Amino acid sequence: MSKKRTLDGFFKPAQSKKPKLGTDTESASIPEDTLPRDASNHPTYPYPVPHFPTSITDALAFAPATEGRAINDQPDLDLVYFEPYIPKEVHKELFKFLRQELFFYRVQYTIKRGAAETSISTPRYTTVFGVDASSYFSPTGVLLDAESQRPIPKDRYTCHPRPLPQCLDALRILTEGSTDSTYNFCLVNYYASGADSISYHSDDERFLGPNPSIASFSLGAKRDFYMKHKPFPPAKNPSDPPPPETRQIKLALASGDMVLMRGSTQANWLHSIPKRKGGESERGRINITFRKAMVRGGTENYYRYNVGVGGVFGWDEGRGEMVPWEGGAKKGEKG
Ligand SMILES: O=C(O)CCC(=O)C(=O)O
Repeated sequence: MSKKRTLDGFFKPAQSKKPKLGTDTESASIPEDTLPRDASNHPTYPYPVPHFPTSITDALAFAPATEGRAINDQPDLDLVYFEPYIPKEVHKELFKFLRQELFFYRVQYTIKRGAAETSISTPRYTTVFGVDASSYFSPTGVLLDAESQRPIPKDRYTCHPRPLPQCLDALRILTEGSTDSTYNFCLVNYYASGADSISYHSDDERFLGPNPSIASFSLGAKRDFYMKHKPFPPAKNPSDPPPPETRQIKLALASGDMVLMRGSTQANWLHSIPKRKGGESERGRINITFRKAMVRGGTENYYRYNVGVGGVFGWDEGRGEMVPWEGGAKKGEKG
């Protein structure tokens, strides 16, 4: 999709109609007569996100492009690897579309260890959509309580949850159909170059519940995905058998691939995308994960670490990089 169409067709007109994010954001919604028909919008969005063009929607009807391959030959490991999931006819267009149309953040935060505060700069662009299972969005974007189906109390969240735009929601629905799980969150990472990374961690937070299923899509540059077993607890008695042997896993994730991590995987294994020097990594990679957060803490956590309090970034096709967005245009873009 050309930038011109994006800017002229959706960006500017919808901006002027965008409702203000007031104090009562939980009940804010977009009046239906001002909803753009071909883009998703919400008071929490810096700018609207176009719906998928029919070329993408039509091609996604053929996903998953391959059957998933189980990788479960090591202790506590339960993966299904779709190589690829996204049909080869469309993975490039999907990558370009999402990089062009989504808004991203470069989150900084501080962590406290004892008396010492450390400042952390997340080494990649991130964005997030969704809300935990205690709430859901009405079709017009109002946050409702899952039990009473009435607008949530104003103090439920300190963050401002955002509904999935139509494009990511279409991918969520597809993913649910092929993974036997449901999801209420979509996290997106953009690794602009080989210098961007995610260090070893597991998605084992309590707010995901036990044995969470996480579906993780790759688009764009090929990057290595490493997994290793968490350290086993020390033996309690000298007569205890030694822990089982495990091997590090390396998957060279290509554009269109999807890895489903499920069962006991998150409780026992760590995963990472290490930094790389030069090569294909410089072309940029998008990672999309679908997850299900059960309680409010998950919503607060995901928005804190994937939106944060800093500025918005959007892709500038002319410059070939993410640029700060300054309320109407991306910096450096012409009129
Ligand atoms: O980029 C990837 O493939 C992994 C992303 C990831 O581990 C995460 O978002 O927790």
